[in-house]
Amino acid sequence: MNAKIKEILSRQIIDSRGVPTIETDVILTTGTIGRAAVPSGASTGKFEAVELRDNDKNQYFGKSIYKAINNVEKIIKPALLGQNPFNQKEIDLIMINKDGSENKSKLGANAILSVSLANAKACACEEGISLYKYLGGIFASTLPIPMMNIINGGAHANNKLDFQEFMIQPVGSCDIKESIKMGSEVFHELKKILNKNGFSTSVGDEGGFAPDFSCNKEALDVILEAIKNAGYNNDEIKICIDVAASELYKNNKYILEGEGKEFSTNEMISYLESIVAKYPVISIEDGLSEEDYQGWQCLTSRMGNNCQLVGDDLFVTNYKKLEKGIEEKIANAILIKPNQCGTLSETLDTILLAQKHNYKTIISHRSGETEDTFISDLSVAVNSGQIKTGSVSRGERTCKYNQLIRIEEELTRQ
Ligand code: 2PG
Ligand code: MG
Repeated sequence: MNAKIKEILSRQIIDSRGVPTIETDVILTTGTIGRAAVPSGASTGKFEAVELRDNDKNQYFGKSIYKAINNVEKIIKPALLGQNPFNQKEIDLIMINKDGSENKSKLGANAILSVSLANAKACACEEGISLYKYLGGIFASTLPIPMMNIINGGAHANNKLDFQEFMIQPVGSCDIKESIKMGSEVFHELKKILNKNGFSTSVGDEGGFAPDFSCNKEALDVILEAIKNAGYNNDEIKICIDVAASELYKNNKYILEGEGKEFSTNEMISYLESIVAKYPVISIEDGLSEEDYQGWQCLTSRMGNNCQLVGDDLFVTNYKKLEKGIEEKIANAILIKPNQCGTLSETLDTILLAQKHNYKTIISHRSGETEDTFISDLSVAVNSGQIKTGSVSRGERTCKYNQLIRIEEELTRQ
C-alpha cells in the first residue's frame, strides 16, 4: 500500500472507427502499470463532459487528441506524481479542480478519464486482484444480463432505420456463458434470415447487422423470427430498444424519416406504447429527446410501470441531472457511460444514487470503442444487473463479453 504514482504516459491510439482516442499508463513506484483507453460516442448527449480534440484539419479531419495528451503531460501528471493511487477520490478531485470547468472542457474528459481508469487498474494490479474485485470488494458478485445490439440503425448505420439500436436480452439465462450462447445463436439465425431475403449482412458500428430496412417494425419482426428459429421463446429472450430520440427531435417534433412520420410528443409516446403492446419489448432507452423534459414526465407516468425507461442522453451519467430526474419522477433507469462524466469517482457516485432510489443501472460501451474491458469489471463491481456492449461480433465488443466469462469463472471458483 506504500506505492505512489511515479509516471503517467499518454498516447494517441485509434478506436473501432479508426478515429484517434487517448490511452494512458499510470506507473507506480513499485513498477506496476495500469493502462486504460477511452471510448467515444456518435449520438452524444448535449450535456456530456467535453471530449477534447485538436480541431486541426490537417490531422485525422480535426479529430487528433494531442491537446488532451499535452494536458496529461503538463498539468495532470505534475499534480499527481507522488500521490497515493489508492485514494481514487482524491486523485479524481485533484484533476477535477485542475480542470475547474463545469464540463471538463479545459483539460478534456477524455484526458481525465484515461488517467482515472488507469489509476484504478494500477491499484488492482498492485494488490494482485482482479479489477472487479478491487472496485467492488466482496460484494461484487452479480454478472450482468447483457443487452445485445443485433440490428443497428440511426446514427450507427447508413440504413433508413430511425431507431438506433435493436437489442435482445436473454433474461431467461442463468449465467453469462448461457446469455452469450443465446445471443450468438439468435445473431446467426438472424444472419440466415437476412441472407435468405437478400439483405446485407454487413455489420454497423456496434457489430449488429445494418440491413436496408426503413420500418422499425420490420426490424422487430425479423428479430422475433430469429429468436424462434434459434429455439427460444419470448419469455427467455426479450427485446430492448435505444430510440436515441434526441437525434430525431426537431422543432418540438419527432421526425421519423424512415417511417415517413412526424410525431408530436404525445403521438411519439403512443407509438412507443403500440410497440410495447405488440412486441416483447421490456426496455426503451431515450424514448424521447433530452430536451423534452415535460414529455419525459408524461412518458414515465404512462409507461413506467410496465417498461424499463432508460435515460442516456437525458442523464449523461451526471449526478445532478439524475438527482433532478428522481425528484421529478423521470425515467426509471439510467445508462452509465464513464466518459459522459469523466472520472471513475463521479461514475460510482451516480451509480450509487441510482441504486439508492431503485433506478436500474445499465453499464454501457460507446459506439466508438477500444479493446479496453473496464466496463465489464465495473458492471460486476457495482452489481449493475445489466450491461450494454454491442453485438457478439467485432473484437471491441466481444472482448467485453469474454472478460465477463473470465470474471464468472473466477467467481464460481471461489
Ligand atoms: C448510445 C451509445 C452506445 P453512442 O446511444 O447508447 O450504444 O451510442 O456511443 O454513439 O452515444
Ligand atoms: Mg443511447
